[in-house]
Amino acid sequence: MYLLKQVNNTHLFHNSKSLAIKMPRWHPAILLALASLQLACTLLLLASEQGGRARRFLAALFTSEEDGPFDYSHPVDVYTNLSAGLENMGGKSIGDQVFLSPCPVVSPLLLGPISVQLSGPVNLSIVSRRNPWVLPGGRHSPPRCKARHSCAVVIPHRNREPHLAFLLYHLHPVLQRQQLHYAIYVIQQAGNQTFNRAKLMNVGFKEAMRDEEWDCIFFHDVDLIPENDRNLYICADGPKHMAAAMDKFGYKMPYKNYFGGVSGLTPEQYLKMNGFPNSYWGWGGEDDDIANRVLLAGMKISRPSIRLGRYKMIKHKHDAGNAANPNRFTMLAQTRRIWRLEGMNTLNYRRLSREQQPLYTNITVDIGPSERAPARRLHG
Ligand code: UD2
Ligand code: MN
Repeated sequence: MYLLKQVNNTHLFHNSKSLAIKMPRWHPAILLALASLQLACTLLLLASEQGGRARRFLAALFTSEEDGPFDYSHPVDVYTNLSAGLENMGGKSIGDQVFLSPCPVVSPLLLGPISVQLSGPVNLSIVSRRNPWVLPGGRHSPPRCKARHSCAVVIPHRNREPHLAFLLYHLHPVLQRQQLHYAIYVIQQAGNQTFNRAKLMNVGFKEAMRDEEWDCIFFHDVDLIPENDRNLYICADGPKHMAAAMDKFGYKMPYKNYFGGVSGLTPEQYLKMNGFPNSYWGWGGEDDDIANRVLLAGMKISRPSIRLGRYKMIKHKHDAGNAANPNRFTMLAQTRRIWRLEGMNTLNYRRLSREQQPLYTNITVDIGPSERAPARRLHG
């Protein structure tokens, strides 16, 4: 990839060089006058009635294709021509995986903004019917080409079945449109003990990696629905925060290093920061601890633009069993001291079951209370 970029750049450089030789020499004053005229026209256009269109035109000139501009007022149904698209995608027959050629660099199935359906009745059997290509365990590979990227999606979960159905209804077709090789893992916390989102995600990482060397692991709140299928579930140079713009925060980042909602890390990135903390019981703080770990491990957060990284959160009340963690601020002040000592390297849990459901791999775990010192102290 890097090499390809270099070759292209050299090519461009040669072109511009030969152009420069053929160009007539302009007097600097004329060039300055022309530039001012162009600036004046642009400003006039922006101020005029045509301003909206001109602004969009200029935005299109200065942003890359995957960055929009996107028209979120006309979203498209995420199932539009999905089966036909998957069936017709060139290549050889299904099952002939070895002989498949790589999928295109940019999937031709992408739609951009997709409509989020939260009103109609959605349940798992409806989602299954609409996703005939998904294999048991919630696995999928493009049928007619070899996926360039693979990912596991880990969903920490307890008692949010209606949200899970809505998420799967939207996420399966999005991942299929992105031509990924993927699997979805739902990590269920057993019992009534206080919820522990970050520890469940550590469990999810470990359980998913038992199956396969995934290129990327995504950690996904059950109630966040992607609004743009061009926001790719592919890892980046740094741990990737996918949910850059949520409706609940007015489609803006609530604060600079926010890392909640949906994020994706390569196994290397994840292990470099010793995974996530196991000791945040209850609501809050764990997302900031994770962001701190990224920085303390010497990595940078990567993020799609707020035009692209859009999600809707299904409205909900605070769950019973997930009261705000009163210790979160004191704990956050200790991340620097703790992160190497507590995380993936101290994870322990008991797996109670692992089943291949039609739309996801269901893993139920007993996660505690942990006998480790930090958790015991904080848990009473
Ligand atoms: C925010 C963040 C979330 C996390 C949390 C603090 C957003 C959109 N999300 O979520 O990433 O940092 O604050 O902990 O801002 N869950 C269950 N059952 C439960 C409780 C939680 O399944 O009983 C799971 C579920 O996947 C849920 C997630 O944990 O989406 C986060 O919990 P939440 O949605 O109740 O918290 P919220 O929306 O404030
Ligand atoms: Mn939520």
